[in-house]
Amino acid sequence: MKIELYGYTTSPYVRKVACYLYYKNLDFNFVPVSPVMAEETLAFTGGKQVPVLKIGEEWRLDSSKIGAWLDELYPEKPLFGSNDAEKAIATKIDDWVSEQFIPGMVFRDVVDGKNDEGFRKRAHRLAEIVSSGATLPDPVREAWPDLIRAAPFIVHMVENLDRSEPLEAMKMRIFMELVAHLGDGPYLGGMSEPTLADFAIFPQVIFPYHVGLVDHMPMFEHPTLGPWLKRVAVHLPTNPWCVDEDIIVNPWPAQ
Ligand SMILES: N[C@@H](CCC(=O)N[C@@H](CS)C(=O)NCC(=O)O)C(=O)O
Repeated sequence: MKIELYGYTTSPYVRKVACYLYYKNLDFNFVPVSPVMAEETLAFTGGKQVPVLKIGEEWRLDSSKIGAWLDELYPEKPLFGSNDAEKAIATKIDDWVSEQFIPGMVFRDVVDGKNDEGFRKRAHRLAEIVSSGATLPDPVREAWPDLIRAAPFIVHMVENLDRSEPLEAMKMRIFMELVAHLGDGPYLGGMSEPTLADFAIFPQVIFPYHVGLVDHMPMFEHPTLGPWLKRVAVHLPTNPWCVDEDIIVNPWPAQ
């Protein structure tokens, strides 16, 4: 059956779903969606949210629900572990990723971080990456730093955090929580195989480095997280981002 992933690769949730599909060895087409004209490509959903996964004539929204749907249709290499206890652990960590890790580590910087030259450079690079899929008009690319700072879904996600905790303290706390979720590993939650929890976080850590949004990846040096990143990388192709090869500038962790 034909599988299509609709999205823009700068979305953490789209990257997460692409990683599931690669992990399960499912062939799929990536259908680029323009973040500023999403309705055009997503008319069939009646909304603007990505990722959307379409299999045959059916489609689903929401990366976690998409993971459960994929496990129903393609049970090999389960994304929720191999029994109820593992499913509960994977679900708990995945919820933490959606409620804490992605808003706190990825999106809060955009809204509450410094609006300095470094931020604007990264934002323009993001616009360039989006444009390699669905071309953004020049004025939109130019305005991208301001557009993402004010994007309603980003602002909304950040508003759900407890922002009385300073940004850097929040990032440190979430980092320590990630270390605790990995424990002795080998995968998050002490699982023997990766689950959707690993694929929820891995792309958010590696993508910014791999495509040159940041030039250093201190997490590689961490005694447990560094080896975990390499372990997860082995399950994926060296470009799981649905971007052209020329977008990639830094090495893949398993190399
Ligand atoms: N809970 C959803 C969140 C998806 C989400 O927030 N997608 C963002 C892109 S990162 C989006 O589509 N924003 C545009 C909008 O909602 O209008 C999931 O896990 O897939």
